Amino acid sequence: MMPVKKETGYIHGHEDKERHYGSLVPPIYQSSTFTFPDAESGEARFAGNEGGYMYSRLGNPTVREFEERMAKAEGGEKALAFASGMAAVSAVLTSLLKSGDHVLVSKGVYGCTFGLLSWLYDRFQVRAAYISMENEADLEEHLQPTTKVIYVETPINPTMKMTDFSLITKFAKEHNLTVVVDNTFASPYLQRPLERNADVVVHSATKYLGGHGDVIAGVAVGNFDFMEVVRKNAQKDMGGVLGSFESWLLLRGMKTLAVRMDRHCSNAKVIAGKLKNHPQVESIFFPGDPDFNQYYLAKKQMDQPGAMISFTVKGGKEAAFNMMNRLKMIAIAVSLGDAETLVQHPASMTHAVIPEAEREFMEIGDNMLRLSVGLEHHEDIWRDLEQALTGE
Ligand code: 3LM
Repeated sequence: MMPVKKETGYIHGHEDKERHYGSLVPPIYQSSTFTFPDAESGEARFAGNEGGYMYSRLGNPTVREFEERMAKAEGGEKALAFASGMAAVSAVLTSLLKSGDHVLVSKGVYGCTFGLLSWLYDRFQVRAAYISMENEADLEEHLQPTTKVIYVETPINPTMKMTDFSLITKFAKEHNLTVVVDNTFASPYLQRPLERNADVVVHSATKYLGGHGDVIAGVAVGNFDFMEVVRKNAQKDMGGVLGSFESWLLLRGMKTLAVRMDRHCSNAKVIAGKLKNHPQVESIFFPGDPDFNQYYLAKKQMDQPGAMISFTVKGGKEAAFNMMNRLKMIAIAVSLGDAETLVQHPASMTHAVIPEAEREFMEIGDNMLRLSVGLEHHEDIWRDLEQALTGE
């Protein structure tokens, strides 16, 4: 029976249990290579004339199971798993772009994605224009004859700004561009860009998909033809594949994605409301805040507004650091989507590689902190935040 609801789809998929002695949970195929019954079979598999595994860089049953579960979760034809989110981002971008091409990028992306695009410019003259994408005129103004890709994070790390899928996908269609969406902050439970006509979705699976802070992984989802290009070139030959144990951890993490996300989101709603009213807090950046200027977009294209909150504190960087240093339960750490609530300072941590001028343009101030609201009881999260903000 095919699952109808997404929550069920995250749990089921390992249906061929008889092949695995009836084990409820898929085994971990921790094998680098696979034997062939005879030489002819080996030849046929390498020629693509016979199914079956050959070598784990070229495919592994546990990894495949995670990829299939992710393809279903995002509503795409094919998913590929990678050794990190950045391996997924770089495999997709290098599969779409060649020397001299141009990319329209949302004004603000994860620091290493900015770093990758800077490196692609230095080495291959791939140019990137960071733009707000708030309206068609903005896109039109920056479009070049060499533009091939629109690359967005929505919500953006860490400013939480959002991009309207209907705007960019319509524009992309008119100008023959490929739309790539980094869906890390939302997870497929809250937002499915492919259903809104994006072409490729990438994730740092390290975050909500894994959910327990114990794995580094990435995944990309798209149509079969494009993902085959990524697999045969960027994945097979650059080799940033995911291991079977990490894939197994992700299969485990995904089973609880829906229940975890519901709790992350309900906690974040409470915490955002309290932060907003605290006298030490200057402003909050949270898609679920009715005063957030893109609140309407969160309503339009996300099932819930997520659990990432950025906020600025009065008193600049010093006050931000003092606040972090006073926290007793909440950990100072980059990454997000874990059971533990985490706080970090984007300007000096996740986005430190971005030169100051660009960081200012992206509106990442020195007094901004980013909170990944965890799964603890919201009263404990707030108690810690409040004492750290108040400084008493
Ligand atoms: C972070 N982000 O704390 P990995 N895309 C997005 C991301 O947020 C990230 C990646 C891709 C953080 C990691 S910073 C040193 C720690 C939107 C990662 C890359 O390669 O799996 O880390 O994903 O914001």
